[in-house]
Amino acid sequence: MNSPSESPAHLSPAPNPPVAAPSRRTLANALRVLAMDAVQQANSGHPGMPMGMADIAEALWRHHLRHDPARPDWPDRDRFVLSNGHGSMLLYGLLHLSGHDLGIDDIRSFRQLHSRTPGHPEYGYTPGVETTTGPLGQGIANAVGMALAEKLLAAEFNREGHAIIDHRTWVFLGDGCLMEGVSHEACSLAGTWSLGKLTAFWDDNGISIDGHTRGWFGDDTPARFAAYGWHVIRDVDGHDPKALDAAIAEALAQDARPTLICCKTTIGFGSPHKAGTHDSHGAPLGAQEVAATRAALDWPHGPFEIPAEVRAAWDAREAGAARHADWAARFAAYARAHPALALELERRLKGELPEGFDAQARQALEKVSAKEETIATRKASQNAIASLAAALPELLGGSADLTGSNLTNWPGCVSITPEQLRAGQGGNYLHYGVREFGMAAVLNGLTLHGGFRGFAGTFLMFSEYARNALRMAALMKLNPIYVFTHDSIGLGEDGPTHQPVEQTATLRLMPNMDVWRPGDAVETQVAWTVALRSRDHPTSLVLSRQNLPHQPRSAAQIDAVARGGYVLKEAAGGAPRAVLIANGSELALAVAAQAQLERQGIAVRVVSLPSWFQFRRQDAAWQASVLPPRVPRVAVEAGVTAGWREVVGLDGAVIGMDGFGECGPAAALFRHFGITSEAVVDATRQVLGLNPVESGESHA
Ligand SMILES: Cc1ncc(C[n+]2csc(CCOP(=O)(O)OP(=O)(O)O)c2C)c(N)n1
Repeated sequence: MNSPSESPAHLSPAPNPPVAAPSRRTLANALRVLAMDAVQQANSGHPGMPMGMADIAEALWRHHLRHDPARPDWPDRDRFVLSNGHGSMLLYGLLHLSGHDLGIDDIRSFRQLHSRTPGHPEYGYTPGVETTTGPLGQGIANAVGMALAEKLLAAEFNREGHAIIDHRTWVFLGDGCLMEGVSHEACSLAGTWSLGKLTAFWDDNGISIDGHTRGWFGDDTPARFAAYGWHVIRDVDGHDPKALDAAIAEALAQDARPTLICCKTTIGFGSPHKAGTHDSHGAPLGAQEVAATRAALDWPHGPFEIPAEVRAAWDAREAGAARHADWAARFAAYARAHPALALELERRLKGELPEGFDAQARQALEKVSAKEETIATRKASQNAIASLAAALPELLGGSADLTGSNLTNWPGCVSITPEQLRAGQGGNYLHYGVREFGMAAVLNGLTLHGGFRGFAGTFLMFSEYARNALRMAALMKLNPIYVFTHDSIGLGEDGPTHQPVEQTATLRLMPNMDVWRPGDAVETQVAWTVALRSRDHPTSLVLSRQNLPHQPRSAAQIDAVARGGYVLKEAAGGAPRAVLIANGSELALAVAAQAQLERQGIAVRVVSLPSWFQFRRQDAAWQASVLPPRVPRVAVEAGVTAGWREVVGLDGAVIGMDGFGECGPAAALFRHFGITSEAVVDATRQVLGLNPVESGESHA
């Protein structure tokens, strides 16, 4: 019998010849051309990386990545992070072709205002984008957090025969990510934590913006990652699908070590004149070169035209839906076997507070208020954590090697150790080591993954090291909580290297960051409660090392703390001639100044303003009731005066310090820098146009 190919034409009129399935190279070329054309149309962007990593993307996304394009929020999906976020068009091409809700018109509007395809991948803008990337090195650190979250959640919720949390985290990264120090911090942790389901593909193309990297990036990257405890696969041809499949299979077989796949690639692959050069990194190829690349890639279709057979081969919707349905069936079986656990997991993945939280928070606040303790606010913060932790099993604390100073641990918290992680056990307290930036970026990944309510501590001074990850949290509308202790010269003898001066002010400048500087234990307890309720912004808790006295409050005042600003002590007689505004350690100082002024016959009000962010959210009536217009204002804070002018106006006064601190005992430093109740009294008299207190005349 003749085989079909041998059938004589005249015997059976040939049906339409079956269309040959597109080659894997052709499928990768679809990504290349989409990237090249979108960048050309936008007249800006980065075509080189997508063209260089397209074959790797084809291997991963078409053959290994477990996702459901119709449900990018499916909890057990694999996470994919494009750490070299400048290559955003690669991710948009992948999302588009695999069937996510991202149409060709979205691709056409690459980089345009309000498009779903912004210049860098932005979390919340594009379905399927797991994190905002672009600031190099942070994507891989986020991915470490995601992989850790998976491991911890699996340890806590999976049961015999019910592996309902079982997914992988995949990362693309470039030389830039590896040059950034934060990749060291995070990847070192990934090795220590045995994150076997984390796999990173290094786009080893030898090119960054300034040209060939040999002049500034001579590290032995494979040896570096091996030293972290990673499984390293060297010298993989990043343009050979079979070699990539083999490397991915090897990575999948690892369960105790993360894997780095070192892929040799050519940036701008396919471009006859720009491939392999930094010219293709971050600029459109140009119309002529685009045409030449089309010819070189044998891609006869017009811009944004994808032939049906290429679309069909990329379409992941059916396979994704089947995978998702299989998981849903397994989750239903889990829910039947372990109904309470399943409900709890669902709650945690939604990020909702448990039912009893409000009652617990209220009771805890009443207790703190009744205790009237004089303690450091860092200690009050620890008490607050302890009072709420039992109601919040999702709480995941940690510190950058300052647990005993930040007081971020609590009775009953369980340190997460490498041994426990290797044994498939979890915990709820992370020792990040001395890695502030890595900690904050990992915490972003933990938060993005879902299932945990993370917080982390360091000295306020070293928020500087972490700063860009704080900004990314604020930008992404994530809600991690930072415990920043040792908040001013009040930390004393460690001296100016450790004494924050401008940090509170600069944190307040960050959009969408709530900064609390509570004045005593009651305000600290409220700050924690408000922070834990946040769904869409991070919170910095700025806390004292030194003891701060308890301030008495009525029930209404206690309720008002959450508003961020309220009247703590009304002027005698109720008609203030001036308003003293303070927070943190200077609240007591303002209260003392009020008493001194009263003895001088000057009635003033004390306003506590622990959170500008919350106060600004109050309606105008509340704000005016606290800070009445046309009543002169005097503010005091042990930090730079910048920012306070907005609060006190041009006629007010600000007491602070605009230089660095000094080494010495705290009390001596407050005197030395003139942050005293006497200074507040003098400033108040001045704004009221009164003579200064005569020398010899007592302030008291
Ligand atoms: C933290 C940070 N610094 C600088 C940049 C600007 N930048 C974007 S891409 C890039 C070069 C990255 O080189 P590589 O990762 O090798 O990317 P490739 O040239 O291979 O696309 C730089 C410096 C950035 N995005 N983030």
